[in-house]
Amino acid sequence: MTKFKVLLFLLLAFFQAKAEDGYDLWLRYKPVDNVSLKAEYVQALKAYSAATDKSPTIQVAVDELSIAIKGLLGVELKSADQVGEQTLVLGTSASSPYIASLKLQKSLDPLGDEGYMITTKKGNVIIAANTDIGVLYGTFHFLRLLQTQQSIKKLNITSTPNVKLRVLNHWDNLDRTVERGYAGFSLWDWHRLPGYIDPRYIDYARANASIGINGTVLTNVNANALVLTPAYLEKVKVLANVFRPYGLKVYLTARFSAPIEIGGLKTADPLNTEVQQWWKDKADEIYNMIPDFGGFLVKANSEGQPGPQNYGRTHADGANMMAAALKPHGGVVMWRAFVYSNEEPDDRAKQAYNDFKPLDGKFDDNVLVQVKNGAIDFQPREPFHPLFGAMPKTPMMMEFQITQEYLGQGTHLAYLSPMYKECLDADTYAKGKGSTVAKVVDGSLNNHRLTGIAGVSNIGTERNWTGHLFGQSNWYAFGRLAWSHGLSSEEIAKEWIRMTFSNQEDVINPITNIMMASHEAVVSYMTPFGLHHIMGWGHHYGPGPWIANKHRADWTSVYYHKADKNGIGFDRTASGSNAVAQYFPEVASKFGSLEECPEKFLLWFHHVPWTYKMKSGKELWNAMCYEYQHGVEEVENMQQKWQSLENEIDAGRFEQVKSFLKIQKKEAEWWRDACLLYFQTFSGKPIPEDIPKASQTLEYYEGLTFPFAPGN
Ligand code: GCV
Repeated sequence: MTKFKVLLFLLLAFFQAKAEDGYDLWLRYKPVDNVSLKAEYVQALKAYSAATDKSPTIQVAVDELSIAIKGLLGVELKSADQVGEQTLVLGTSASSPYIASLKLQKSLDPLGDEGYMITTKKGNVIIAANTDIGVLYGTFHFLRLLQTQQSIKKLNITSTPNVKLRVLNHWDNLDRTVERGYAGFSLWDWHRLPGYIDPRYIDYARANASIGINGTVLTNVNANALVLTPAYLEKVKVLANVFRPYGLKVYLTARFSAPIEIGGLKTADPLNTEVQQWWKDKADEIYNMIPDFGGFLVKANSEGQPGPQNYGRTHADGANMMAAALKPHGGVVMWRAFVYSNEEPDDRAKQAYNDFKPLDGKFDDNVLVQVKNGAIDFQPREPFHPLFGAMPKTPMMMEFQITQEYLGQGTHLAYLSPMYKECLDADTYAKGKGSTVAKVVDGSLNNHRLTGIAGVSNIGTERNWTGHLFGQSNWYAFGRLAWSHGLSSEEIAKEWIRMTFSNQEDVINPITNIMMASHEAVVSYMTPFGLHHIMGWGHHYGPGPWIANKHRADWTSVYYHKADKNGIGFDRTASGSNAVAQYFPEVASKFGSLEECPEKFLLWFHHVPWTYKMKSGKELWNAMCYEYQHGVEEVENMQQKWQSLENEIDAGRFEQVKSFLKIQKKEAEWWRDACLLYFQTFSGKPIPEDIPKASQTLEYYEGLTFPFAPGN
């Protein structure tokens, strides 16, 4: 190569990498490469018409359309003098005389406050809703059609969200560290707020609006009361102002002991009138500054957080006290059911149900009980939480994990939509067959209007937001499923790939395959057959099945796998902790039977002999060895598929994912080798010859320490 060519090559590589660093997420708006579709779009989008006195939300919609149309089609979107043919009309019957003239109101009424319609009328594309935020959501849907290159000739779309509150939970601390965050520091630059508005806040809000997320809890559930002081509320107010046009409400975590810590009271007892008054005054103060404040998310009496039980009161007493303070302003309390105590001898998996089930019907009507998908803690795979379906009188809000605490953290590719769907589609049998978790959460099973779904965010200051580029797909999938839980994981993956990478089939197919296999792969090389909580101590990074003898038994691995000479697994049947009895009988009998229990949950519910014959015909020990190996092979497959994309994807993103897959492969092998060597000390059986030999001894793996593992 001549010097000139080298320079040119470097320059090209630089610009290419710069252009595609992942910052733009799925809102890249790259030129449409399909010639006939492009012509169709250009033809249909001659001009747009929106209300002249645009609200901030409509202005956002128009701005987004302009950026998108410029990027996708290379043309400026002009404002129409009057609505003729090929005009994009957006608005409500109230804001747009043209929409009013179409007499759509009958069809719009059922769409509620956030739904929208996209329809073709007299050669014009109409994006109509009852509210401006509905119009914005419709606008993003319309843009998704263009981004994923679908025809817009004859549109007839209506859409409404399944769930009312679709909320990100940031576990962000005021010092900007993020608990279980693997993408840098917190986005919220508290020190520079309220004076400095980082433009990134706006892009954050855009991204959330584009997938229908309508709430954000800014702070960690392990809460700091300081966020409720006037100086911090000034900062929160600025964020709320920035997010408002995007339909994104702000919520805060409320530390239960705040009346003592920042209020100068001697107690935080929820039945104490001074305490009640303190929360009322605090709510008034907040709403005075932020009139559309969403409410509080509370972690109480769990993992050292204070709560009502400190005063001999119940979770309902605590939640209702805060609910009463928020109610006059329309706010809600999202009260977490993630509670357990090491002083309680019963199986950790049973404790939340034991505490909460008796409280059904005792919560005020602006309280939601927020329940993690499974009863332990965001494990790579968990059976659905038995509380779903068990509290029919209480709105049950789902809490999913988007960050990957137990799922390979910042470097493993794990597309989590299949994990979310597995839980949502699970049948609780609460009211007979078909009583899915999704129906509990969306309120349809028990007629709740207040409904919600939360995702623990994976977002941070890293340029591409999520650290691992594919972490973006989990943020995306969470939002899409929160809006519409009937979508399939594959559909969502394909949408995301088209918008994030390319509309070419030879890009879409391999990446879809990678994504769809990825969650199972992680389960196979970390926690096959229902094993759980066998990660490293504290930081939960890497394998740690040997963790024992710590100050809390329920944070050790041996508590969960219970491996011994006879076998492995936690007996949660009637002969053990009887956690199965917390499920409805149809589910309990299935999970409780060794023969009927799905093998993916086998060791979650049963202590199984090493010689137990699995469905494959293999003995459990051998099946486990091959499952760990299978996980590693799946990562190798992912690597090969990714490699085939070398010339299809920009160098920057290609290389980063490639490097992370290499780390993932190494760590999958580490998991396999460390776990098999450790469990072999109990099974006493050989690891099959055709499984690669561990490169190190068990002592070596046990001796590894990671004092600075991120997110801890
Ligand atoms: C925010 C797990 C995590 C904690 C987290 C907790 C929770 O225990 O390890 O970091 O704390 O869940 O969800 O409250």
